[in-house]
Amino acid sequence: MAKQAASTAKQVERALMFGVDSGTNEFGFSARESIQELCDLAATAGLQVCGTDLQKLDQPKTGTYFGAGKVAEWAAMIQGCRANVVVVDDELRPAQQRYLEESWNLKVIDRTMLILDIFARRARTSEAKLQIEMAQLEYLFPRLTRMWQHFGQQSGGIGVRGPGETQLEVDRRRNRLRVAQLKKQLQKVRGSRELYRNRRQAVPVPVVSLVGYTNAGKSTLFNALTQAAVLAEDKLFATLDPTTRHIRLANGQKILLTDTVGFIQKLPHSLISGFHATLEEVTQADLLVHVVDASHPKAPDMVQTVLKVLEDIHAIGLPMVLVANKADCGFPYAWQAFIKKLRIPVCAVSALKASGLERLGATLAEQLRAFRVHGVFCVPADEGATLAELQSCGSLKITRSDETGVWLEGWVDKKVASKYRRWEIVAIPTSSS
Ligand SMILES: Nc1nc2c(ncn2[C@@H]2O[C@H](COP(=O)(O)OP(=O)(O)OP(=O)(O)O)[C@@H](O)[C@H]2O)c(=O)[nH]1
Ligand SMILES: [Mg+2]
Repeated sequence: MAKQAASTAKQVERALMFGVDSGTNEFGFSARESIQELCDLAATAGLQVCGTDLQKLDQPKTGTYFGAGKVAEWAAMIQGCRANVVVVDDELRPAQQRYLEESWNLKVIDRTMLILDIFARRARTSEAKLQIEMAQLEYLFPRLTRMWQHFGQQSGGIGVRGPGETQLEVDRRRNRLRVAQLKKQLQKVRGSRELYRNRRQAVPVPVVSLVGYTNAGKSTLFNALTQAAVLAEDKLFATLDPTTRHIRLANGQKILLTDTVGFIQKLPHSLISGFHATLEEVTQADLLVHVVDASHPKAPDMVQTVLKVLEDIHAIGLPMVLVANKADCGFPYAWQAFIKKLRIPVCAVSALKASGLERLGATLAEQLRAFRVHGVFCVPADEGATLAELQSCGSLKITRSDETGVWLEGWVDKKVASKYRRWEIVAIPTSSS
């Protein structure tokens, strides 16, 4: 019985991680640092890493990715480690992947596939599941040619495929059909989220989005600021779905804070397009709070990577506050030197120990000041809902009540002011002004 249980228990996959070392990549990561991150990704995906190696090359070889000699040398390493999967730290072309699989006679996956796999495992909501399937299909589509090359021409079948259609064409057609189906399903799911977002936007409160490298501590900070219980753990891509909560800053201003998916260097393009709707939460924000694990030796490069992804999703022009998280672990010299050159407000915090949050709150209020105006409103006493909303959205104080209505004065969000413009009292310029 025990034997049977052991044999049916899921076999842990032993993985070897290989990469090409052609100097520092466009994100500022050396090949060694990048492959270290690949090991973290592999561990998150449940693989047991049994070794890593790099080949120095000016650039990967077109057809074979690695040099033929290295491929032969690594075949022995694969045998010695009894590895059953190789992970390559790049997005392989279909031909390169096939060549390596045939040379080593084992499964070869690339960085993109590994990240897609992690996303697929972590997807909980139906929207995330549909988005990841879309991303996987986009990744698979150009690879179908290779996957089906070994199948010859097939005869047509009534109602299934046209005459003389190849298996590849059948698969492509199935793929396209599935994409169309997914798009429809996503539209439905997104409809309800858009409705929620529209309702949120109708409430005139600034939207602040947490962004940052994966594992930076965004969800931990979100929990510390909102007293929520969003999943935060020492794994990459713990968060996939956006969560939003109301909070009130010390100056009385209400904001909507959103926690969302993290970024990584070489983020697969298919994921960016697949998670377009989720990433919209970022592009539609009024202010970005960019969280970085500043105790990490690669913190400056992680910041630059996030800025690059923000550029890709057209969110680069938004105002931003940088949060240097994990202050309890100490910040290395590279970080101190880096922030001196930055031109955006930086706050050091420890989300885990809930320290530095007051200053962060004050910085957010300061940044959101541009969104506020000083106003005087006179609301008829029977407009109870308007009065309640004006009082809850800003730091307005009732100054008097008379036959015209209730008078309020103070700082309010510009969105509030424009929503209730009809009740705003615009000062009549005096002759001296
Ligand atoms: N020492 C220390 N650890 C922290 C701090 N903030 C977060 N962490 C830890 O960092 C790990 C990642 O935290 P998360 O909040 O899940 O990070 P995230 O940015 O939401 O990550 P993803 O959702 O995966 O992108 C967890 O193990 C946290 O406990 C901090 O201020 N100090
Ligand atoms: Mg998270």
